[in-house]
Amino acid sequence: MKIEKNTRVILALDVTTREDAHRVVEAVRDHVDAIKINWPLVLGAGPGMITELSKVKHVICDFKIADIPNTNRLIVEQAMARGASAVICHGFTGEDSVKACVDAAKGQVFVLTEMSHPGGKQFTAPLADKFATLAKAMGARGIVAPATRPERISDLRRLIGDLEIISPGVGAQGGKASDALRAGADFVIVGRAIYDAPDPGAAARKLAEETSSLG
Ligand code: OMP
Repeated sequence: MKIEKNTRVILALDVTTREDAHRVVEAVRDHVDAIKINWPLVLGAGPGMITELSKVKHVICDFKIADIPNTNRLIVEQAMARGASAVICHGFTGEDSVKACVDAAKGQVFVLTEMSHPGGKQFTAPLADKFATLAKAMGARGIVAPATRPERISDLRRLIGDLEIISPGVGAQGGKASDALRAGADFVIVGRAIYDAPDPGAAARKLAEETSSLG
């Protein structure tokens, strides 16, 4: 499912209660193009959140899927049946495991490359080009690449052509949305800088003004 590029911001909704989730989503829904949810919300408020939020926006299930092909398939099928538009998986598990995700999600998969945090340089960075190439070869929709290292977004863009790039690490991790988008990301992923702000709606609006002005 295509996510329309309006603001080019994906909300990382790493809150742990249903109330907080709906409070933040109500405040920011006009300023974000999709919602990414991860284990904190699903473990805190239940997998029904996937279905509830999918009625408001496209939901990307960031379960960082990293298992054998059969288990990957089962996880992806559950996420998609509950209303996810896409999932995020790791690439280090190899071709067959990534392929299982791509098949189960009918292509709607983002593969992690180089992770955005400092430790991401240790093991993921040396293999990131291979993960990106694998994503393309397996028919994934796109990759996750770090806003904390925009030069790496540009490198990875050259490897994947027109696959989508979604990019976390903006705000709390030190990256800048405009740098990531100029380097070739399609969307930035932003969590704490929005949901921890005193006024999440105002924070999301300000960010969206910066990102949507880049075209
Ligand atoms: P903030 O740092 O609060 O903006 O959140 C970033 C979000 O992106 C979190 O949900 C992370 O789990 C996620 N993320 C990264 O921060 N770094 C990565 O390399 C990959 C992801 C991800 O896959 O979304």
